[in-house]
Amino acid sequence: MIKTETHGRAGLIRLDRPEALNALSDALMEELGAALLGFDADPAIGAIVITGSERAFAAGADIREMQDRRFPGTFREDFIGARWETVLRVRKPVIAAVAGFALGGGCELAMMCDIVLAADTAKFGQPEITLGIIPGAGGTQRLARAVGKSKAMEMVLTGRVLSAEEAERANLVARVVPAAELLAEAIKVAERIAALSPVAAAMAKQAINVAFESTLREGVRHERQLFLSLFGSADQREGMAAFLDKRKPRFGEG
Ligand code: DAK
Repeated sequence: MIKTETHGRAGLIRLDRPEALNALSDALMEELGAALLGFDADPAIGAIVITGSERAFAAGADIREMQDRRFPGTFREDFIGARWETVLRVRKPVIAAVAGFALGGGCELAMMCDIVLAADTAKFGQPEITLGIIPGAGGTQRLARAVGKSKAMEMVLTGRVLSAEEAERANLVARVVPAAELLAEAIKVAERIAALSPVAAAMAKQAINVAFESTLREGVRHERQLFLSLFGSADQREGMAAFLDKRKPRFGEG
């Protein structure tokens, strides 16, 4: 269900459950979480790419598995919650490379990643309302922050699916690339990040994420502390010395 590869310092995770368009079952999410934590702990990896197939990044949580769930069991077991948020614990940058369907939990998983790159075939939507439920893994919250209230309301209330082009215009994705180039481009971005200072990359990610959870004043204060702390890192000394020596920096010393 999950395949992993490494490309230089980039870790690649492929969702591979083609018979169900990569529907995110409990077992798949468990495997995805383990792969993410494995790459996060591996010093040879600097950034991670999650991708699906040409047809689907993921068509949502597994409806077959969900249909017989009942409250309060859902609550008691922390249904899905426990497994779905592993990606948020990863400190290295995570790139979602999305082709085809990214629906429901698939769209939510992409939004939990740090950068979303979309193929021109990508389709983003939160169709939960058509199943008699609503998004449950951030689909109302992260979507509203990304695309604004009116578009988020339209998507969540009607289930309308956005094309890659519309998703780019709505700031849901960083960039759209031709489908044939998606994976190479995502790996290129991951390798580029992975060649930089790992500690600065982790702090940059943390600082931007704080923007979504704090007031501006608190966020800037947090950014300032991280910024100041980087002056204790070998990578800061190396980066600045390399610039002044007109040579390529060699990061990774922390
Ligand atoms: N679950 C299970 N199976 C799925 C599936 C899904 N989400 N999506 C597709 N499949 C299966 C289909 O049943 C079909 O299986 P067979 O009939 O061949 O056995 C196979 O994949 C191929 O699908 P189709 O035959 O339907 O293919 P089409 O090209 O005709 O249509 C489609 C593609 C993506 C438009 C269609 O499959 C579709 O509408 N899929 C469902 C999309 C959807 O409604 N997704 C939202 C699910 S609800 C939470 C976290 C997350 C969630 C909730 C809580 N917590 C942390 C608390 C998330 C909820 C959801 O995602």
